[in-house]
Amino acid sequence: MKAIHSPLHARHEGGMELFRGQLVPTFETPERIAVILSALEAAHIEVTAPRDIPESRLLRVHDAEFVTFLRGAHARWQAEGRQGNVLPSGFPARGLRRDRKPSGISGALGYYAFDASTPIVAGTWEAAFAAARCAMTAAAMVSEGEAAAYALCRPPGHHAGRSTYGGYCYLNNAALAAQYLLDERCRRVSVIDIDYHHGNGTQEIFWERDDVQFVSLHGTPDTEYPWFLGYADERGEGRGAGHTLNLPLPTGTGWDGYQAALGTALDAIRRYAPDALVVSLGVDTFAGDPISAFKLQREHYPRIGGLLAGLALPTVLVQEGGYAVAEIGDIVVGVLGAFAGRPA
Ligand code: SP5
Ligand code: ZN
Repeated sequence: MKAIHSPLHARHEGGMELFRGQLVPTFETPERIAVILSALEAAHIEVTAPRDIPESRLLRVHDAEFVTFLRGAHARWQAEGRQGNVLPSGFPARGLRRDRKPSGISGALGYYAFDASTPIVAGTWEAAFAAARCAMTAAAMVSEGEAAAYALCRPPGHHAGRSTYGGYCYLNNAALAAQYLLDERCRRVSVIDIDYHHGNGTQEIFWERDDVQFVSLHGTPDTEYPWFLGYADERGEGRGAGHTLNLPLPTGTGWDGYQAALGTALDAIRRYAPDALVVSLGVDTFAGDPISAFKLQREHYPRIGGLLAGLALPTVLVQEGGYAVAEIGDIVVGVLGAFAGRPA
């Protein structure tokens, strides 16, 4: 299996997020990727650059005005002479209008963002577009016949919706990969999201679609981010009815509970019988993760890789979250190595 990576991820750096009432440096750092890269090299997994896929491909998943906003948000902020962090400070909640897109930068940030933990810095657009290209390149390689490919995406993507950003995510890399597979070769694609947090953006994007199944295991939104989506009663609507499956799990879930839910997820994917699989590979399910509350240990990640490989589907793996920087490389390579049939 090849890995696809762009050094442009490092342009997205230095942002602050609102976390438990304080402005702190983001947990989502460039070091995460450096550590994963060294582990890939140590495991002799070949790393290649993304292709120059045109920006127009983003519009298969995202709203054009949203893409224009993301590309220009930092420059607009600066043009208005503002200092400090490009973060929203007000949102269109119940009782407020969502049909107006404010032309001022503060209103526009609140319109498109859904949290204050996702800063836009000077290089955010370049990094996010490069990550999207990594994911679509992996999809291209799989649609050309590779059994699997791993997109080392940063920033991550699964919280980004058609026209919303949040949760450290700007463009939805996994959704772009799934749509790319459909556009090139496949009739049906399953997305399995194993990040600790519910993939609200991916769910929203495919909510009314019957050509993409969305299956997610995550910490219960009753207490865990993103709080307002990811419950078990969300099953899709219209043509998408029955094609979304959420398996929220209690905080403190360890391997036994996790393995049972993963089995349920894999059974649902087998029943859907897709032509290809996209894995939203967050590893913030690790017991040592600083912002999450599952109890998976290192040795469980090769088991996850082996179970995913058991589906025997052409597969694009897309990096999402995972914030235990010291361990993240070994954990990711644990999944990838077992997926590719190598002993852990
Ligand atoms: C891609 C990804 O993993 N995004 C996660 C964004 C989470 N941001 C907010 C985290 C709030 C964590 N609250 C701590 C609860 C501890 N149980
Ligand atoms: Zn996460």
